[in-house]
Amino acid sequence: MSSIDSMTDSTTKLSALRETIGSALFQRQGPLSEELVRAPGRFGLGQLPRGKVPDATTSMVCGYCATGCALNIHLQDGEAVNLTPAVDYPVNTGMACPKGWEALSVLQSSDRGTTPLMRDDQGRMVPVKWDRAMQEFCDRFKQVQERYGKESVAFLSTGQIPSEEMAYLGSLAKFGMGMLHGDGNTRQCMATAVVAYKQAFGFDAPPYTYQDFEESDVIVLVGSNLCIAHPIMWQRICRNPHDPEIVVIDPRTTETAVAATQHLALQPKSDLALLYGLAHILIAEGWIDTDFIRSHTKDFDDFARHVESFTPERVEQESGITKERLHYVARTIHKGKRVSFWWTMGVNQSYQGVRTAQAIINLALITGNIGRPGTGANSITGQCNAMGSRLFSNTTNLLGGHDFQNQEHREKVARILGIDETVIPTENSWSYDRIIEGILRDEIKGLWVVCTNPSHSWINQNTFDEILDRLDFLVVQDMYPTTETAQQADLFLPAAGWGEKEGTFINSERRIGVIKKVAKAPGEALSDFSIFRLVAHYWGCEEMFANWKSPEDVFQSLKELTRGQPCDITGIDNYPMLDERGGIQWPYPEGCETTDSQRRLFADGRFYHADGRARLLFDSPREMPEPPNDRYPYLLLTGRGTASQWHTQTRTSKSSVLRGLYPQDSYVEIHPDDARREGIRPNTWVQVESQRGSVTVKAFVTPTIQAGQLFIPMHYNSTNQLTLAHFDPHSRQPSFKNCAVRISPAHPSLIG
Ligand SMILES: Nc1nc2c(c(=O)[nH]1)N[C@H]1C(S)=C(S)[C@@H](COP(=O)(O)OP(=O)(O)OC[C@H]3O[C@@H](n4cnc5c(=O)[nH]c(N)nc54)[C@H](O)[C@@H]3O)O[C@H]1N2
Ligand SMILES: Nc1nc2c(c(=O)[nH]1)N[C@H]1C(S)=C(S)[C@@H](COP(=O)(O)OP(=O)(O)OC[C@H]3O[C@@H](n4cnc5c(=O)[nH]c(N)nc54)[C@H](O)[C@@H]3O)O[C@H]1N2
Ligand code: SF4
Ligand SMILES: [Mo]
Repeated sequence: MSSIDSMTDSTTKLSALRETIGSALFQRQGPLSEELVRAPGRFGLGQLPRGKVPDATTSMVCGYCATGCALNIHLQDGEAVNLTPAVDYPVNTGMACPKGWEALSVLQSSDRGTTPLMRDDQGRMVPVKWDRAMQEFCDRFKQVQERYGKESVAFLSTGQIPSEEMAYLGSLAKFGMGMLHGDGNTRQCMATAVVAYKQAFGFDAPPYTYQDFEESDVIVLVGSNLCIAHPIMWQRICRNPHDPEIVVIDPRTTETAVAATQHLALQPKSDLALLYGLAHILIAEGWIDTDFIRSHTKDFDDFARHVESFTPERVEQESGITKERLHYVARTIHKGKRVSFWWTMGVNQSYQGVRTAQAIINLALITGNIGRPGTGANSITGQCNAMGSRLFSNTTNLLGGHDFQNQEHREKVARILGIDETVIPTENSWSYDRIIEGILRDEIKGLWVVCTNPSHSWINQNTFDEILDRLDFLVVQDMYPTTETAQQADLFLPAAGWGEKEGTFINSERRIGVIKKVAKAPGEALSDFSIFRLVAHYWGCEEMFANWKSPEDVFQSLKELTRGQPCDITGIDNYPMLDERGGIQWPYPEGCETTDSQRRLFADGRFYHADGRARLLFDSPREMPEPPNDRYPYLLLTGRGTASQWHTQTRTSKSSVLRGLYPQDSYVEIHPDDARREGIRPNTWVQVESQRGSVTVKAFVTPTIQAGQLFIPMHYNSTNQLTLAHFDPHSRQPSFKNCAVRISPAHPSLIG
């Protein structure tokens, strides 16, 4: 370990760091129209200084969802004063949802972290200088490692920081600090899609481009509430000129289901049976593409045999969807010339998510709906850079979609980074749930949480919070010290957020886009990139990262790491090129000359397995681990509530505009028949209980939820007190959307 620098020295280093990172990429893009200058933003930007007139504009991608809209940021003296959605960007073409419009205002909230905070002897969090914070960070983690072994310190990261920061964190933690275990909140979100694609296609490769929303004549959305969760993708569907059939498969009559042409309100988790039932009919009727199957897939006969038993009668019994409806949907798929299948958390967050996702992939494969415009088996991503974390977080994959267990891969990565190959772990990390179990077993004693709020978002929260107590040292790095997780930390590191730093995100359709520094982080807060550099310095491993002085330096390494991979981006020169081209989708290898802004994969029918063939993978449906029973007779679903709320609300709750667009109190959707039976009146307080906890929420009586089911949004802290910690066996993704609960009018003592 390096000697601890003197205060002056580290302060100088800090300002040098700030300057490097502060060299914003502001580019004036021609004169601003009067109209744009005056545009207040559709939702207004109440918290920004008034009366400022922009003198330049730059553009960058949004920092919330994986749609990856571009926003024009209007600047005065290099500081953002307003924003409008970019008109000429191929993703959003002039549109943004409320979160995008309000993206700047949430940066200015009064509870931003402005200095590091350290817990004192009395348990209070007290402000400290970065130098002190870094000493504590290194001393405590090193003590843990000396006592319990290097692997006893782990990290939990995110899908919401730039790829460059993710790569720095993953490399620092594993190569520099000797950690073996580190996972991301993407486990809660995309792990199922990753495994489904890897097994079926040979690489984690969502094949589509957003133009497909506009080119399909049949759009099948499975467990995906686009209107709320990806409003701009929904707008793309609304622009589809082919009068498409829109089939929504969701137990709830969501906003998206209401707008669909067909809604299959199936029983939760019966998707697998239903999708096999559709395959059964398509095969039995001969509504399949035998040429495609023969040339480009493997194991079709086994799959056909497997789905034989999924007769329409059986499917009706298991899913509640009638034989006639099922047949009608199969016919719709058959008649479609360009059928696209899309899925999100209704599929991924399930104890049989991987096989369900693959059942969707199989439908696309056997009908030849892949590689052509308007087709595809398309997983829609959640967070702004979940796709970046899939390739560059160094958690489940070695940097660049490589494999920790493959020696050639380790050699390649070591050569490109100029590090000793022996520092690269030869084993895979534990998944998130196993890290949590590791804490329970006292095998993990130190934890570094970066840009995620698991005390709110992780499944079965009560256990999680007890588990955090067992740690010797918990560091939380966040924009706000007020998050549920940060409040339990021993050390809090204040991070700059989106808009206060630079780097790249990869959106759902594999498009790499740039974010820029357009605002100063408050107080002493630093970009995650600068924090990682500081840690490397204090830990004594900064030589290992000597070439990574700026995010763009890391980007150059990331490019090199993708060479020869399906996600090869060696043809992208630099950030300005990404800017000029409206983002660039991977792959974009060296020598690639296309300027096409809408590219999809598998046009040649070749998949990434060595034999070029896609795999048709399947399994028998599994029993629901905790079905409704006499004591807990309802099935609880959870998910997104409104387009204006983001996850654990640390950001969106800071905008008065957004707060005005959603209910402040947590609520439960309950069917009118159930409400009547339970003696529950609309908008009164009710108690919802599972075997794990009890929460008090308001009753929202609505027929959009089926009788026997309840829905509570994930945005309120109490939701995960109810959920059952169970996981998909292949992806280890939590099954957030099914557990048994009961409901009753709240006892007056619980209402406060
Ligand atoms: N406004 C807003 N937008 C967001 C987010 C946000 O927090 N707020 N988060 C982003 C992130 S990270 C993600 S991952 C995405 C999530 O985006 P979505 O997956 O679209 O959102 P969810 O509401 O979690 O789940 C979608 C639907 O799955 C349904 N569902 C539940 N169980 C089943 C089932 O067994 N079968 C089927 N077919 N459907 C089922 C639910 O009823 C719900 O309507 O949204 C992203 N966009
Ligand atoms: N019951 C239930 N639970 C769920 C889900 C569900 O459907 N149902 N969905 C799951 C899904 S799909 C997801 S993705 C997770 C999301 O769960 P989380 O990742 O825990 O949710 P966020 O609120 O997005 O947390 C991000 C944190 O990072 C901070 N932050 C933002 N920007 C930065 C930055 O640049 N740097 C740093 N250091 N910090 C920053 C924010 O303040 C916030 O505290 O929730 C999961 N939990
Ligand atoms: S749809 Fe997603 S990327 Fe677009 S503005 Fe809204 S939150 Fe941002
Ligand atoms: Mo997510």
